[in-house]
Amino acid sequence: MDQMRQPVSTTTPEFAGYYGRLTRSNMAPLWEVLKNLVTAEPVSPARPAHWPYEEVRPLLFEAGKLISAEQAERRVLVLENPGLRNQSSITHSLYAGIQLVLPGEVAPQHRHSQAALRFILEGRGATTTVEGERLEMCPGDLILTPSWQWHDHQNETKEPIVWLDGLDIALVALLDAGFAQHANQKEQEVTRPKGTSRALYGANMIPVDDSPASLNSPLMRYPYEEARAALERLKQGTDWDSCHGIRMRYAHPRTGDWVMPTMGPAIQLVPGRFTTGAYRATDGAIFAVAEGHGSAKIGNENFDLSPHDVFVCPAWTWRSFTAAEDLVLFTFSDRPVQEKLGLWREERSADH
Ligand code: GTQ
Repeated sequence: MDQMRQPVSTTTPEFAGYYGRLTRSNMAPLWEVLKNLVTAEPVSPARPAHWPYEEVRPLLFEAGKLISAEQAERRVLVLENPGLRNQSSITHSLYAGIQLVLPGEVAPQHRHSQAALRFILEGRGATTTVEGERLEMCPGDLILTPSWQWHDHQNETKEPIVWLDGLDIALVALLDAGFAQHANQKEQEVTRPKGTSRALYGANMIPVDDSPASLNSPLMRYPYEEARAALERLKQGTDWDSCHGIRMRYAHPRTGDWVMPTMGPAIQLVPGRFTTGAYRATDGAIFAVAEGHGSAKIGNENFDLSPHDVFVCPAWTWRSFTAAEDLVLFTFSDRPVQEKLGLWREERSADH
């Protein structure tokens, strides 16, 4: 079709005058922008990027000396994608940050339309209170704070706790649908005994007269030891996926769907000495190294991976992993949204 079109010079005074009149009437010519609006394949402004934990950690603990969790409300270093400066985004749709709560500190309660998930990097036994239930945080655990649920964090242990935060901030901003609220009390009242949500939904049972399923999983904590044991068993007993190794997504116990409507967390194990085939998908994905060493090839970049490193694979960018030893990667993306909208696609390299 392209070759049949006659090119038109739009740099003439006639066009310039016309474009000026369009601008004054709040209009613009589509033909000047169409090819950038509707591209043959995804073109993401996000870039592959890597945050080695040995670089992040000292800077985070410096913040620990400069400002308290309460003063900051949340003492977090935002992981800014170098292609999306000053937008507090790690992918075009999602936010990620590294949060520190020191012994004795409380990050005060608030709630917001933006959903949050947390993947614990170091520290054991500090808590997040979500809608009246205290959830213990241990390394490798996934903790959910769904949209509009009250949450505060407290560290009553003797060691600092550090975790990766994921929020759907840019996505909610795109929709102009964000609300936030603070409370008078720093910490919310605990109204449900520890382990209640787990007893109700985490034992392969649900209450017989349960209320209709919400889009958000009623399980707010997915312990690492369970996820890790499943990966280990599957490593021994099943075929490995050529592009992922063993990859599992966290599931909503009522619906089997993703645990939240806007962000989909998953965990994968790349067995030691295995190199995965090249893979890409339309969801830009954030990864955190839970365990092990290896390397990631993301687009044209190579990243050496150590525990607690975070890296990002932008939308429709090829990725592959090599594990020096069993490599466990936590990951999340906006895939649930893309699936619901019928937009999600993946591709596996023909070489594999
Ligand atoms: O812990 O509630 O990284 O509200 C950014 C915004 C964490 C939180 C972030 C937040 C939080």
